[in-house]
Amino acid sequence: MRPRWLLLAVSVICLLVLAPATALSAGLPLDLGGQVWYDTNQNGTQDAGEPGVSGMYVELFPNTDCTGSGVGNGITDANGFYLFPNVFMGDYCLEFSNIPVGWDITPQDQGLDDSIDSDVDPKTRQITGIALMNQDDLDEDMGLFEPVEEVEEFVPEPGTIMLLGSGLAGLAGYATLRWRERE
Ligand SMILES: [Ca+2]
Ligand SMILES: [Ca+2]
Ligand SMILES: [Ca+2]
Repeated sequence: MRPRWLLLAVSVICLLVLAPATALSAGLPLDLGGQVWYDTNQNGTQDAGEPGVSGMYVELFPNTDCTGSGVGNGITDANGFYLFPNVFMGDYCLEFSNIPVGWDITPQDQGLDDSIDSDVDPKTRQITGIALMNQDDLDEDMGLFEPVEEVEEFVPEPGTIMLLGSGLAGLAGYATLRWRERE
């Protein structure tokens, strides 16, 4: 049987360890932020050498689904970082805008490391359901990329009649020769 003084000592130590966390839960303001980056290889995670994207707008909503009026606006700096300082604990939602026309948002929540993944829903441009509790959250990120349109090269096969512009402008391969032979 353990002596009573040992149980008492353990209890006091536990109280001392938990004290800082209890103070935070009382409502000390926290930081909420992240980074917008250019996802060069479009894999949804920030790899070495993939740069930040500046000038992206971020709006902060005091609820889980970005409804109603926002309570703060941010813009990404030269390295793609944005920050809402001194935010109280609670539920939040972020909505991004000013994304260059033609750019896409990279796939959401790829991999296991939240510090390097993209958290934005590519369809809504929002991060919903952010629960800010007890500690700063600086991992609400967005990856962007500019899709490259693939242009298929057209190689006409022999016998193909090509219609260009307003009418019949050219013939390809040996079809050209056969056409002329018949004339
Ligand atoms: Ca990447
Ligand atoms: Ca994530
Ligand atoms: Ca993230």
